[in-house]
Amino acid sequence: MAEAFADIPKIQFEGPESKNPLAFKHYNPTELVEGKTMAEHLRFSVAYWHTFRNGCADPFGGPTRIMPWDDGTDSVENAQNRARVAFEFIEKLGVEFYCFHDRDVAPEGATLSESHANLDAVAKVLKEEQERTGIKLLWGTACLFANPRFMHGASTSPNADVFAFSAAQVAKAMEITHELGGLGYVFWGGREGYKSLLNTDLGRELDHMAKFMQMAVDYKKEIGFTGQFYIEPKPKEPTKHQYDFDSATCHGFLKANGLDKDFKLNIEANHATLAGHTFQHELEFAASVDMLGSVDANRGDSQLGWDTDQFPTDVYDTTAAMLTILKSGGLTTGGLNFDAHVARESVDPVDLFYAHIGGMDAFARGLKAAAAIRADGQIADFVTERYATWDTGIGADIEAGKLGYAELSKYMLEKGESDANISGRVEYLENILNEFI
Ligand code: XLS
Ligand code: CA
Ligand code: CA
Repeated sequence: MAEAFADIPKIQFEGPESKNPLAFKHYNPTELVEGKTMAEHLRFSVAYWHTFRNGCADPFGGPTRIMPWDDGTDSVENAQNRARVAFEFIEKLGVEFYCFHDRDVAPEGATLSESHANLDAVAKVLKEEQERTGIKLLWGTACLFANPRFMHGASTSPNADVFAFSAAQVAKAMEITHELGGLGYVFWGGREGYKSLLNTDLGRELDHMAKFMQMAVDYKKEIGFTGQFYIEPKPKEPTKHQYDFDSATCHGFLKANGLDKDFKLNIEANHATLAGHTFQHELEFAASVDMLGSVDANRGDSQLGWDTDQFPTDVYDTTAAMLTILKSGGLTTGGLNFDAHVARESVDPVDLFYAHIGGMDAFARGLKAAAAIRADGQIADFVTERYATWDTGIGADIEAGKLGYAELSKYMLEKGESDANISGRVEYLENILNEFI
């Protein structure tokens, strides 16, 4: 097969002085940071759907991207060829992982069994390409939102047959993920939510969603798949309200249904901001309940306010994210998956390289800055000191569960007033952070 990106060499690290737009300025895969290589820390992944299936249509106009390798048909041959092109791209970029939805990689057939057969045929090529290149599958997932059958949801559809169809589709997607040695499997509840409460039995839908997840856990054991399950929070779009609103909601849902040990979270930056949080807040919450699993690395646009899925370029944001990731012990099964597409104006194949190089460099800078902030220690020391009243005396006794309201009332009635508060030094800390960016 002729190369699709024949004019583009393998992307190399050339350092911050380089003016070559097709080189990394900061991402040096073998450079050690806190004892691990940058590649081991960052575990970059290419999202198949945005990179190879998204023509960048918007509600006002059709696709613009030039993809000379794609014949525009829904044939299995085209899908297989596209898969080979995807691996050429990922290999030239020097990324170790990729992620897919079943219906991105293979066309949907007229029946479920035809769809399964199409997926098998493309998975064969994916496997060959994985073996040829050493590129690995970070996670797979099922598209339970594009086909009109999912218009009312998948596992939360009022139509029980749609629940059954969704289960059959996830079972197959999970088998293929397993077959390809996938490190994880993601549940993103595309239309698991509602448009109107007037037609919705919310409690019943949540119960159905829990049943669906429990069945997935059971099936995972049945087929011997040992990859990590993730739920990916998102508050809305395309639904008005999505049940997996944010990290805290997902954690509560999993806990309430006895599923919290079976799942971690896949945190997307743009979904965090859609939920009214920062990216770091969502990571920090997930880490606090030991559920920080993987990351969909992208960004939104504060002036637009929807899921724009842009490539991450904000070093302040990547630094904050890497601070939380490093503090929580780093990514193990997960990675930084670029769930991002080029702008509708960026039509050329080479734009895919510029976009990913920028995202990788932004995270490499974030990683280096975060490691320097940690080595400096001023911010962490400040936080330790801020909570010092909990390390001894009354604070330590409360944390140890030794006291109740009666003892605390006695303590405070005798003491009369709490000790003075110390300043939170917000600007002082912000200034320290900026010194490293
Ligand atoms: C959409 C989601 C989706 C998931 C995978 O908003 O980001 O692409 O990552 O289904
Ligand atoms: Ca995502
Ligand atoms: Ca998104």
